[in-house]
Amino acid sequence: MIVLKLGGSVITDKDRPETLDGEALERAADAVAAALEGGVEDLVIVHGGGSFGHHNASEHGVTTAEGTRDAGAALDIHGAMTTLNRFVLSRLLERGVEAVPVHPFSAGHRDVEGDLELPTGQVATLLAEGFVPVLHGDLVAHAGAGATVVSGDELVTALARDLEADRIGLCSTVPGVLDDDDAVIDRIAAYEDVAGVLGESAATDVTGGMAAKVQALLTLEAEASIFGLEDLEAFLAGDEPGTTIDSS
Ligand code: IP8
Repeated sequence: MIVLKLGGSVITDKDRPETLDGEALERAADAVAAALEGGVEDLVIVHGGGSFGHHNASEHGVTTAEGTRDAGAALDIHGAMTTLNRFVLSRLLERGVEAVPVHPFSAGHRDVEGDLELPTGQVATLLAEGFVPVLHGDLVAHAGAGATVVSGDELVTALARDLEADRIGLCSTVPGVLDDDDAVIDRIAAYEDVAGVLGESAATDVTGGMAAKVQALLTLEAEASIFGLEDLEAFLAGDEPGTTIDSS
């Protein structure tokens, strides 16, 4: 089973609110359709927000920790993300991919500690029935805080752990984790290997920067790859493009 994250900045135009990067999204959808035709069976897709969702969240002062109890604000943020989700689904459907939405706002929550609880029975059943579930960064109910943002990266970690993913792919705007000379680091087995490049601690990096991504991926059993859009097809074909993160 593969969990694939399509970065929000890959599939949208980050500089213009609520604008797709149509070409990039079509290229990603082509790669997914080709992989499924080529024999990939169990695929879960998660996409981020890019120019959808983030500006709505910041307008309303909502983050992964600061919540809202204003239903209008919640609908505004969730609505932007479901709009993007519709675009992603339709590009996949046009190519014969049996893609269906799973909205985290209707499924998950955070406890008072802020830890994410995400049931995955619906995702597992959809996979078993031949669908490609497509989740997205969203809002979730947060005990004691109203509703807060859940990032696509958090969803990837939760899904990969619960569904025992074999492979994880993060399709990003960069070709991998870069060193000080902007060269792609081939393999990361421990955070100490890259602390000099990414910083000693990702504690303040709650918005999904590279340090937080690498630290989260190192906690997982499955091997993860971080790569650019040009390598999506190769990743889905079983290659290890970009940076491979494997703590085993
Ligand atoms: O782009 C963001 O998801 P991300 C979701 O994966 C919202 O961080 C609602 C801003």
